[in-house]
Amino acid sequence: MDDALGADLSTAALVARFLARRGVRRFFGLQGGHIQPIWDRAARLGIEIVDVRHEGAAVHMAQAHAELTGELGVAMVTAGPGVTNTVTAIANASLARVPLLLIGGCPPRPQDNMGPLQGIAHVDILRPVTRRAVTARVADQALRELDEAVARAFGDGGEPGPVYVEFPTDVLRENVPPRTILDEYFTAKPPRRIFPDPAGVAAAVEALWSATRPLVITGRGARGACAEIIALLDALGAAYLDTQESRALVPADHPSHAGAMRGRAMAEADLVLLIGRKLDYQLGYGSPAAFPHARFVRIADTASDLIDNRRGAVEVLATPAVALAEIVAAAVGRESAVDRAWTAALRDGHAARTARYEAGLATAATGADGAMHPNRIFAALRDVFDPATTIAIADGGDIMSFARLALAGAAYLDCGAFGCLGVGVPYAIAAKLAFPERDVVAVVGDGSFGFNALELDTAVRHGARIVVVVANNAAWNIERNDQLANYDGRAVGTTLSYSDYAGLARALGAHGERVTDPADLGAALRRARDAAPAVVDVVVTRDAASSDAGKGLAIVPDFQALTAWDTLERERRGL
Ligand SMILES: Cc1ncc(C[n+]2csc(CCOP(=O)(O)OP(=O)(O)O)c2C)c(N)n1
Ligand SMILES: [Mg+2]
Repeated sequence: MDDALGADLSTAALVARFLARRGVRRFFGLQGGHIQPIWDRAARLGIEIVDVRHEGAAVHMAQAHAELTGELGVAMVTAGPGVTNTVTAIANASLARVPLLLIGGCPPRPQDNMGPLQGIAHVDILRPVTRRAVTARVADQALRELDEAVARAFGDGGEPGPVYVEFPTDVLRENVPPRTILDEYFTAKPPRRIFPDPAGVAAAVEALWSATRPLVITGRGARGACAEIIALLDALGAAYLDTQESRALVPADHPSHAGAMRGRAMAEADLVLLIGRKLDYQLGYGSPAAFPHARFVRIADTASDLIDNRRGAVEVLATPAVALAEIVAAAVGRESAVDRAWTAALRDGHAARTARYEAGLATAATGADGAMHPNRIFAALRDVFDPATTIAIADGGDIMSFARLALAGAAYLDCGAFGCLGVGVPYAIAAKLAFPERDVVAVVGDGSFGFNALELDTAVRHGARIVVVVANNAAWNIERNDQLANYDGRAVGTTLSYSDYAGLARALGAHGERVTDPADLGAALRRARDAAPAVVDVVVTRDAASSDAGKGLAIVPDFQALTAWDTLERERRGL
């Protein structure tokens, strides 16, 4: 073949070529002998390998790469503990439905079931958290396996999500007969577009345009439909809520935004249009407890975002951008029945609350322990980093709850529906490598920082100039506060030390400084941006009540994730 690998027709060479020709410019991984044949050839083809300090971090990085670029995320790990170290991160990607290919090593076939080095049933372990998990045992089937796995990662055959393909090392060394190599497997598939059933479009128009209190809620499946969502919001005059999965999809200044009035919007809506969003715990499972008056219209390109928990009065299986464009076109000339006073009240309430909240960030009160309020961090970040371009990442308990309300950015990632602590530093590294011209800021709790802090070393080695702000309250604070409030003041196993995370950063070759006075934050953040990769270790109070703590997330109620909905759920059940 006409590339740096010349006449090499080993399976390993074909796997490396598959990646290169599918447009994979970079993958994340940790080396080991079992995968070395691919690793070496991928490097010779010019694919950048971001070598990490823990395989879980590699998968987190691949996830962030996929989320931010829309490309396939790729990670490569060696057999045994290399693969099992990825399980949590793969589970996170599975819940997040992110297209991700994990390539694993596997002992040679002649040693099958003999107790080989690093031998364990990887495929069985990964199957429940992947869309496909296979051992490619036949050299001339390797390309076919990869092609199918990647198609499934992008959602052919169900939900998008992570896939796992492993190659026994002897298979990697085996040569593939040239005549079995079909060129078609090297070509990426264009994204599929699923066109809606016209009857569904007509029914959706009827339901939406006859509603008086229509509310649009988006999720992951709505990404890529930004223009069409805005066109629908404008034509219908509906209220709009994003979710953690779809933050920053519709610009913050769009008049439909009602995020700060979320509870009222959900409680009063008579029709909810869900676009690419499951009715999971963040939406009260769609229960009448959370949506007492609403019917649902559901649009999604995968059935699993269409059929969970509640029936839609209309369910449209289609690419959301296509379906929404058809709905708006079909409704031209029709007057929406929307109650303008309702949407105006939501809009005004949202604007007033948001303005009040944002104005209060810079003056948020110091805690009884004398340390600054976490919101001081977000006020200072707004002064230093341009929200129109910055990629913002949050990771932690209380601090993530504060971040969700106040961390401004053009793109935003956090612990997601899996509540997966530890993603902050790896997500930031992948984001910065994918978008080197943009600022990348991760705001991370001190507890959460510990999971992947050593990836700062990866950031230094790979020139990923990230800024990590550690919110240091010497505690797993959201849990600690729950213990204090609900377990008679007994804090057990939730207190940390005011460890010197800036010193840790310096030891790894990054910039690091500690800030205790809010007046020093701006200058410290500027120095960090200039000297990145950097850690700004900010001592914050344990006393600030986050909204997630206030809503009871740490208590884990029986019926609903939030106590307010749980109380309504109990009423509904007559308990
Ligand atoms: C991997 C993992 N372990 C444990 C938890 C439970 N948990 C949720 S928030 C939290 C505390 C996080 O502490 P920190 O990152 O310091 O943030 P803080 O609440 O102090 O702001 C814990 C332990 C989890 N969600 N994920
Ligand atoms: Mg903490």
